[in-house]
Amino acid sequence: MQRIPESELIINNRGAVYHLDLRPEELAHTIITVGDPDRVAAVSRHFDHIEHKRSHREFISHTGVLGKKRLTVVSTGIGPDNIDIVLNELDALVNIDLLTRTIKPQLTQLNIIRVGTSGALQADIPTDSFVVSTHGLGIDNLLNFYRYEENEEEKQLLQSFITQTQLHQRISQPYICGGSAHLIKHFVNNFHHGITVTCPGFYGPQGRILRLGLSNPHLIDRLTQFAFGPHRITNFEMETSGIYGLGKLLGHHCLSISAIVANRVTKQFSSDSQAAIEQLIKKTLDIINDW
Ligand code: R1P
Ligand code: URA
Repeated sequence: MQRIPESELIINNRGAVYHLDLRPEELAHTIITVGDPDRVAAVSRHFDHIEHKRSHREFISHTGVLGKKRLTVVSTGIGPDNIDIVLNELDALVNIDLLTRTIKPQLTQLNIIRVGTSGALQADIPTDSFVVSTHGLGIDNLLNFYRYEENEEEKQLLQSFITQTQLHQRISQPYICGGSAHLIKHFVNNFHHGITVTCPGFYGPQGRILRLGLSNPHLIDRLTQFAFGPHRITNFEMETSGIYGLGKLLGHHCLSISAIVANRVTKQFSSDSQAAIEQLIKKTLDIINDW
């Protein structure tokens, strides 16, 4: 078995993976990821008890028990670059023996559920509603660094996206990955479903104009108008496609759910985004507790 060198997988003197500062026994196999480090406590305050709390840079994690489920909630901070770190380190915690630095012969599948915020790209998806991402469509470049190939349906969706939006000039090659059908089936009532576009930034990459001109000034319209059979693009954010793509390559079940805080078509912003995310947290925990 190939030994993974110290420079490639950094383990600190607590025997924990470097960025997350977590040891294998401190991680549950059902994991909620949140962008905002303050959202970790907003999730774990619903746990019956908390076993472990860790904190390193933007990565705060609480592991505890809710009903019969052991859960970890971990903050990723903002953006796809952090998703590269979080997904690889979560996987290493279960699938690499940190003592021998070798891949375990028996792999463990994690459930990884992002509970985040997002901007809607359809007028009929109002602020404070919830969206389940059927697919993550990445214009963020992360999966282009890995050997990743879409399945047939995803290839057709992607080709149609490239043809219809004509956004590929000066933007990295887009990629697409479906979420886990095994998890999506639990999140049906009162959730919108659709394709989520993951961007490498909040302003220009999401078509926001403050003082700078944009290379794709029609970004929002093109995404809103995209259609492929029953599929349409529902929303924009900054982590989903990386979670779906890396999760699939590593063999985990991944799902991304968002509270809509902005509607980019009607130009509205939530009057109480904290209340919307709190409601989404409660709903998600209820569903996880019951499945
Ligand atoms: C931008 O404000 C952040 O909000 C969204 C985006 O994906 C990005 O991380 O999600 P979170 O609220 O989970 O951070
Ligand atoms: N998060 C995003 O990335 N975009 C939005 O418009 C709202 C939240």
